[in-house]
Amino acid sequence: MRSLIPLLLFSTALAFATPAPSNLITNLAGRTRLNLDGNWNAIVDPYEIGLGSRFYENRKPKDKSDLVEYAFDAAGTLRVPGDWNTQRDTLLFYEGAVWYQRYFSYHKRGQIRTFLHFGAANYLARVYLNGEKLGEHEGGFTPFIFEVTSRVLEGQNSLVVEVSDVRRPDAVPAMSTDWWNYGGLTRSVDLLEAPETFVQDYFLQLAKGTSDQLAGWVQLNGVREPQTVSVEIPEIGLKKSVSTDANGRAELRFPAKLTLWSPEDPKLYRVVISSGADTVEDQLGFRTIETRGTQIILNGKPVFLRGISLHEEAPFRGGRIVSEEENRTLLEWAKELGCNFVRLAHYPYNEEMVRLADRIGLLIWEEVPVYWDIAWLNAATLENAEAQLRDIITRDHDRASIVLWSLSNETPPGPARTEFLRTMAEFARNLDPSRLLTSAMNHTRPAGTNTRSLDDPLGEYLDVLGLNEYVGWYEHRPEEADAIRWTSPYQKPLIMSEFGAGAVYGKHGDAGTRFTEEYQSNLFEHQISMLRQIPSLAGMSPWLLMDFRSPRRPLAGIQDFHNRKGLISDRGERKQAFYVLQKFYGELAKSGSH
Ligand code: GCB
Repeated sequence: MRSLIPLLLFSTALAFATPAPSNLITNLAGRTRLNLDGNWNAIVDPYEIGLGSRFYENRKPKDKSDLVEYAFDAAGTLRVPGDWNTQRDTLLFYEGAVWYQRYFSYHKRGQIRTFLHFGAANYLARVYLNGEKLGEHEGGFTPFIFEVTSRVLEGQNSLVVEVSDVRRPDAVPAMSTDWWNYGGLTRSVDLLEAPETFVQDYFLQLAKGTSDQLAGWVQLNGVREPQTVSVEIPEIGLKKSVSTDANGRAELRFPAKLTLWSPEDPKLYRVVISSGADTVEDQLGFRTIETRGTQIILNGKPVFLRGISLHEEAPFRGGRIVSEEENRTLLEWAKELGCNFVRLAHYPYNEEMVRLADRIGLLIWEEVPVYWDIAWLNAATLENAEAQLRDIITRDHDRASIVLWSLSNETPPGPARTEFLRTMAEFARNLDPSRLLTSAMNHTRPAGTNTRSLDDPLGEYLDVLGLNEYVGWYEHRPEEADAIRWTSPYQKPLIMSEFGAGAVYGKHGDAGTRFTEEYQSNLFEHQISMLRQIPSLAGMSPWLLMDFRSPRRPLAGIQDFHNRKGLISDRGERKQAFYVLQKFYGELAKSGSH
């Protein structure tokens, strides 16, 4: 009886944790916008005096005797979008607050609503327009928005944002990650304009279980009475009109003959959604995704996910990605490797990268940063994790490339953690019943000689099981992999979501010498022969495409604060193991199976 009490306590607390519905406006590229990227004034505030000193007022001394101990105009600038760590040498290891400020000029017009949109700010952002607080946002990788119609001024405006990347035990992620805690306004800032009633969001795809019926919904904002919404796909001569309900929502379902989207043929259609004074255009692909036993089924056929894990780190220069070219470099390397799938570990990436995957044909695993240990018993932490999941699903739910939502990575099993993730799984399914849910797990138990079984109750709530294992690196020797067999208590597809070894590009030695290219390529050979033996294996995403910065990797001369498990160095050099995996993926693609 006693042991039930804490269980009851946390489940009651967690039950109140569901966040409000998303207020995001989707498809930024399809809107009228004024881009606010560029050089912003920036005051570094390590002791967090800015709030008490009212930096948000951006005050100037009234006369020569007036004391004002800050000045945005004289503080130096930081580029937006961008992390601060890679913009100033003194900020490489900085974790704290930075106050950003810029002016913009605006011309107000009647019947136009104005919104301020942030692509992402890591981790906590407090936003002020003309000295007034608009609100706060927590979570380093998801977009957020404020309506400023009544607050934006004709002519000059001053926008101030305090961004803090201080790590906290109740945050998501919490205190420890194996990646750089890049702080700042890491993605674009825009002013969006929309008519009084506008298309806020839409979700259009093949109805579950069919390949010739489109289904979904359109959500209007600012509706007072039923409105007509029309959806057009000009290429197939389709035009349908429906009426919204009292909440501005229109449900859709109609037959459509479409070429299905796949990595081999990433067909996108121009789709035009309009209602009253608003028209939004998008490029959408249509495909089905489901599981059958231990297989993943894409457009009715089993698919093996030839994948690679990534971090959203810029090749050649480090730092968070800020350009289309950097997105393209990473995804084209994945293509060169022979991938049809990428795991975007361990947090939501920039929207353009996901859209690029739609265009070039890569399936995506998208993840929220519920990473290692977090405050499982804290209702606010769950609400935060769900809000991040809600916003990334809202941002990306029209992308054909995304087939898997990942709830977490390597979380330690236990009742509070499993209840937390079960709640998240239910939440995700309600928001998007069409995609598959997964998590990268790493708890196993021996199940006979040389056999290991996945041992995590979370598996019950997922559609696809992700398993991270480091045989040959953190345990055993690479050769020992050959004899290891894997099983799972669930009749579900399994993705080996991580395995790998550190290697410094250009460091050579025998296959037994750590951090050599030979060690890494030998490990990949043995992992591959082990993976070939897993009957339920539906895919893999080894760790990882490119070396990346991590404060947990201090080994001088080898790591220098980089995780070296990339198949490509951070300077773009392919290591031997790249070719081992490329060869294997080439064979798989040719045989059409594994
Ligand atoms: C893991 C983590 C990943 C790390 C990797 C490593 O299991 O999921 O974030 O970077 O191992 O290199 O240790």
